[in-house]
Amino acid sequence: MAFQWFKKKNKSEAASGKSSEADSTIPSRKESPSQNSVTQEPPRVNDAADTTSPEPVTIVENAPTETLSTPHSGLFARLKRGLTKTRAILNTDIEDLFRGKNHIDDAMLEEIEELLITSDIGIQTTMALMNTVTRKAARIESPEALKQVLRQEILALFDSIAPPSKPVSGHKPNVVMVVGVNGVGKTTTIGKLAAKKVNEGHKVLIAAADTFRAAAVEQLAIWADKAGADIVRHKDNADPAAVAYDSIEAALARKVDTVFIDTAGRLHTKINLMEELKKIQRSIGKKLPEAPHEVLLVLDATTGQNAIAQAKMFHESIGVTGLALTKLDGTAKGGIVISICQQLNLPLHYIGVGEAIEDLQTFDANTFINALF
Ligand SMILES: Nc1nc2c(ncn2[C@@H]2O[C@H](COP(=O)(O)OP(=O)(O)OP(=O)(O)O)[C@@H](O)[C@H]2O)c(=O)[nH]1
Ligand SMILES: [Mg+2]
Repeated sequence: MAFQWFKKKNKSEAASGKSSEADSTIPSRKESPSQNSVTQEPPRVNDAADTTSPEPVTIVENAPTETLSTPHSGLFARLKRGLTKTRAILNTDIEDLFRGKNHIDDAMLEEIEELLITSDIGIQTTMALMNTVTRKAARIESPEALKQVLRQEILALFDSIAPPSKPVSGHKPNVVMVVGVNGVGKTTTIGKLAAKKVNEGHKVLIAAADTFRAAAVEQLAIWADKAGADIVRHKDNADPAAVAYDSIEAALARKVDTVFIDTAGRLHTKINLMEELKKIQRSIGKKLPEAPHEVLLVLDATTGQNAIAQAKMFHESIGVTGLALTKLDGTAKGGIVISICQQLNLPLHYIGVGEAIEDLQTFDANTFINALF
């Protein structure tokens, strides 16, 4: 049946002259300037927490649906709101399908399949789900019953595929290097994570190892200030590996719990830029063997299936330990979460459902599926 869908899709794309969202290209980054030409400046270590009072941040973990008193309170409501575009497609269309009917016919099966593929759940997963729906079709008599089947089957899928998140390491400092292509939300994710950790009582330090873009350090400094974290920065165009090294030195001296290393966005296809990441990794390891303990790859949900290609290449190059998927609020293709978990054998740690500091959530398949249907 997926074949039917492809035939329809190709026809409509040919008519509109458009290609799918999944094929969209990633903005490119200019080559990194030569590191040898940069004069080093001694590290400036700002203690943002000492100078500015951070905004209060309230993080509530995985609030269950039942405990929500108002529709906009709590993390679950934020998650639902973030997934509005995907929810609208899945829920509204499923309800429309049943209008005036009380059982699933062949035309409906095709529509359901199209719906799942449109939300970027992925061909393989869609086929597996459709097998179940077809098998149970005679007993599915309402939109609610269909949603229930999909919910259960997707959850079973998560149980069988998603690798468990590693237990929190006992390293001090725990060093997390954050990587990804341009504009996916690395810096924002670091800001949100730093706020979350500070709120949990951690001493956090952020390394401004994106020295490529002039405004990058300032953007990070604002986030560090908001979160109540320290920041280590050099001047623009400094060697990112040197910034990372100094940040570990500062973290050890200050007895910091968690270090986040912000890196410049880079195309996963540019070998020299991937080599630069390895150099950052090595320089961290020189100061603190075994660090970085985590390599968090940030992916942008709006890039669809391209995110999967990015993940594969970053993982091959530098060994990714976990994923953060941002901008789920900006796409109707929230099914990409399921695709990513199915196709990559990497744990999805966080999802971003908005730009606010509270909009980065620890990923939990159950909560996610309940927010979706
Ligand atoms: N709607 C929405 N926007 C987000 C989310 N995460 C990040 N953004 C926005 O995405 C844009 C890019 O975010 P950055 O954090 O600067 O991305 P980056 O990966 O650090 O970018 P470079 O350093 O240039 O590679 C900003 O406008 C963020 O506010 C999210 O979960 N939802
Ligand atoms: Mg950035």
